[in-house]
Amino acid sequence: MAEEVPAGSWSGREDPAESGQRWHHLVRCVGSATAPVVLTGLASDAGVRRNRGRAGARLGPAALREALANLPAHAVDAVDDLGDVVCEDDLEAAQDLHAERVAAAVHPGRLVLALGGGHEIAWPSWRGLVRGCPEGTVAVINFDAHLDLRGDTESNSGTGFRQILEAAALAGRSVNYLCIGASRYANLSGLYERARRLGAEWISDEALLRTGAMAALPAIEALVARADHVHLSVCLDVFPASAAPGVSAPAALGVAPGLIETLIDSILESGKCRIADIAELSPPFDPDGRTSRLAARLAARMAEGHCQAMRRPAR
Ligand SMILES: [Mn+2]
Repeated sequence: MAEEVPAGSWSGREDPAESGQRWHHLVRCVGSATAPVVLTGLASDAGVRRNRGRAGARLGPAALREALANLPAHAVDAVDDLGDVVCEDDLEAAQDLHAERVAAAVHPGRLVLALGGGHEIAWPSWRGLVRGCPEGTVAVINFDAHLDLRGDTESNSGTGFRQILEAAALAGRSVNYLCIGASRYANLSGLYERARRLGAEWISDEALLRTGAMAALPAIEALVARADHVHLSVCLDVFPASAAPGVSAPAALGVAPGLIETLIDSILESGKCRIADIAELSPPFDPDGRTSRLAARLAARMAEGHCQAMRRPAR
């Protein structure tokens, strides 16, 4: 079973009128998108369970919205919330529904924030993107401790980018995949071999620790420059377990949030980011809510970066 559940109303703290707006003031719960920023969730951990991870990410979209509701809104005027696809047990049906909703919402000038849920969200997010934007080159940039190029026959939370690259090759669609934050202690050697075979690029957590943002900025800039559309995907296990304990597979080393944010800013600045997944938020392992708060900050930051890029005169 998979079903579409409309967004519940947003509420939060009220301040004196001159104080400025919080996110809960901006968000409209609608059936179809018109705003420059759109939220759509995939409440699923079926892919995490298939990948033998610890369940809980199904509750991610609700926790992310709750953390986002009270954040101050900067440079963002309107947000549409389409609600969630809820996956009970039929992951493929839920992924198909998510892809359909993304295809209908995605549009140059608009940023779709796809709220996970396990990282099984990436594969249908990409399908929605290429259906909604049928022309042009796509850069897929994934912030993740994992390459997520697993070869399992059934789709799960670790197969998404292999599915994307294979489908793109079949369809003759030009796609470049860059994984930022990959850990040698979270990927078997066979996955690196597959990455090479598929023409994927990656930048390790260790390189980012040694060299900082410069370890990744040139690769990001090169990829974004030759892309027409960017699919950004953030697996919250790219962060250290101390910053993001609420995930299926916490990272022993991880990459510092400030560094990741700098890199994400550089992507949003291009104005080419059409969809951004925020995946793997698992509230049962996040007792003090810090992972939700980090995920909400990223969502707010992406929305702000997108709206600022849209206001900048074209170069
Ligand atoms: Mn991951």
